[in-house]
Amino acid sequence: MKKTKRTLLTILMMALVVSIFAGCAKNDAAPGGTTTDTATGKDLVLGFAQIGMESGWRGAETDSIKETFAPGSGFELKFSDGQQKQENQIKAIRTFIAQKVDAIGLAPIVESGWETVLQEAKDAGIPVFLLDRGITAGNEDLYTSFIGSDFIAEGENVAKWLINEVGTGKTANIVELEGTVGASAANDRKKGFDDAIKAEPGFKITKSQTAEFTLAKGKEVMESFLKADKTIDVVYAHNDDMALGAIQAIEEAGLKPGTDILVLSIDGVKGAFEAIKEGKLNVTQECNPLLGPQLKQAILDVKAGKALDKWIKSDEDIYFGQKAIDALPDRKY
Ligand code: GZL
Repeated sequence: MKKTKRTLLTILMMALVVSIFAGCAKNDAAPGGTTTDTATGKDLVLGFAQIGMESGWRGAETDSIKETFAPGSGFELKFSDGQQKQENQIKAIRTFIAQKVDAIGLAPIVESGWETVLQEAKDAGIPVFLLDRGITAGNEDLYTSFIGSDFIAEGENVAKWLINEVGTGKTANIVELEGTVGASAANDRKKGFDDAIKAEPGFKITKSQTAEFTLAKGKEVMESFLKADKTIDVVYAHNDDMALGAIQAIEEAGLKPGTDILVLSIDGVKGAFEAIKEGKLNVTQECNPLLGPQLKQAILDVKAGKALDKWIKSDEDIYFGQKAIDALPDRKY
């Protein structure tokens, strides 16, 4: 009897040892097994159709996209530089569709002309996210969300600063450097500013011309304005790069920017804060280019089945005087 019990105990002990090792073996398999991998285990693919490299702001936005969607981020980034041409952006979107990317990001250089290609993306079941500029109203069904600023408010804020600075009831001869023709950022910054100064009959926009958001064109157009009109009090530029070009033109004309002619702009790039510190720029309305993280979150939310707002709006501030000087060391772009 005793011998039988010993044999049974031995068999039970051996079974226990085997089951422990088998369990370990299973656990050893776990790290490479099905229990920890994501559903597909592969990166999401984002195709991003960028406008180009026309301004310091655009460069900061591109850096934000490339940093956010860098290898190891859980995304593979296919990045296209449109070189300031809408047709290049449209070609890039068609390539992304053919590559069956998981999401498309687009910074539309102008508002119009996107219906056909965005319908193709929709038909292919690829969500489109607009970044930093919008498209013609009425096409909201062709994109998931617009992630960007309120350009009308930006223009209004600059106009309100000017009215406060010059004084209500006074006069001001204003020239305007517009952004890219047809761009929502240019259209709406013009609308916001122009509408806000209507409250002041003495504030007149005597000249307004595109300088395509670039420093070089901003200088060139401002030179032509100065040659034609010796009574300019204010220049309103739709972005800092054009304002910095205008500052160069004003100085080369023997005048003091920021004093003889007030210089107002939008974006909030570091060069603008430095120009305020030098007394050559009077105000810059911030426009956030660091939109990569918001785009990544929006894509992940859509993939998780969450509903998104049609407009994911950036919160921004206006900087001038000592406030700008104090903020300069902490600026990120
Ligand atoms: C604004 C963006 C504009 C910037 C310019 O969201 O579209 O384009 O203000 C840039 O600097 O060129």
